Amino acid sequence: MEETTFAVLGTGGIGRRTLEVSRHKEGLTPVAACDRHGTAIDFDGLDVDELLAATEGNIDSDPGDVATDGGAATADGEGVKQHGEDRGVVASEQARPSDDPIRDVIDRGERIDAVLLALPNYEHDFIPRVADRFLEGGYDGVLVDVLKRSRVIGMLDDREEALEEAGITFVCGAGATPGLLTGAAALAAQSFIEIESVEIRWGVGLESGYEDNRGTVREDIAHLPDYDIETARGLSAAEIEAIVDDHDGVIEFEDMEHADDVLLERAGVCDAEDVTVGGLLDVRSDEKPTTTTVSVTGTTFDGERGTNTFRLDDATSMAANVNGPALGYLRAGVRRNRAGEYGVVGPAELMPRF
Ligand code: IKT
Repeated sequence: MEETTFAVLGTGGIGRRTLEVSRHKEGLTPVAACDRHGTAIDFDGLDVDELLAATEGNIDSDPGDVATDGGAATADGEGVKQHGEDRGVVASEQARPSDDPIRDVIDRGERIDAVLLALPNYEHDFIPRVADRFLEGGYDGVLVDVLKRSRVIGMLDDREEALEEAGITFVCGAGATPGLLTGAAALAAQSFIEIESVEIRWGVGLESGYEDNRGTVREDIAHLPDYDIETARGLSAAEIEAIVDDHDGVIEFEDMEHADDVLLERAGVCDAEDVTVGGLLDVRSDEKPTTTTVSVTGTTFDGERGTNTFRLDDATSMAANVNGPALGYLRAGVRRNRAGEYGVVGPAELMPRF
């Protein structure tokens, strides 16, 4: 197993769960984690238990808490917060307060094979701006994000040349959707010579994981017809509760702007317009309200029309299906980077490594 060191930007739900999953993966060593107030770095490997305990239930560890410019506040997950010394990553004994946590990571970049950007994209160009900082800082490893929105992929593509020149391999959309489910669609499409449609429908039950996934719920709400990223970002925790109550705890999403579409087009599988993403989120139960499926309909070389369906077991959680693939794609990105393959790559072009 190839040894890989990695850092996590953002210690909200995704950052923390990725650190947790990594403990079960051989050869993956988390060496840095940060939010906007502090950085924990240990090249012998972070004490994940201590870090998780210190940031558990700690609202200031919302993944929005990393500023791209090192100082200014950005996406503030829960609206009103009081920032004290004991909040966020700095609550960990491994961490130090920092004015520019991203700089701290970049400065040690030579010893960090990959950086997971576990950040929400409350501003569309947030992840691309983080990429700019790594470009400016001379980093030449792997960046992995779990972004959602289709329009962000183009912004990363605009940086393709710069990323290639810098020696950065940027794996974009490496969660579940886009991510694992995009990759599954690319595999399911292999039986066909022409793809008619790709339908991704996810089901998530989040009762016990709700606290940890407030950022995700907020991002999902931004997909509802009456909201967008800006308005969702401005919602207070009480307003989010009211939306959840209005839907009796189960919110249905249709035609989500998820990058599975452009990432499948980019990989030559089908046109972006033939891809639809929707789902059901139940924040009052841990059971999935529907089974997560990817259905790929197409025509075979010998003229048959069929639908290949990929299904996630109802027993697998969102945490498993987002963070497992994020690390799998991170590993695949490191392999590419070590082979001298740089630039932007999506989950349909890359098989995650176990
Ligand atoms: C994501 O984080 O990739 C998107 C979220 C949906 C995850 C689907 C997991 C499916 C499963 O566990 O069965 C959501 C849109 N925020």
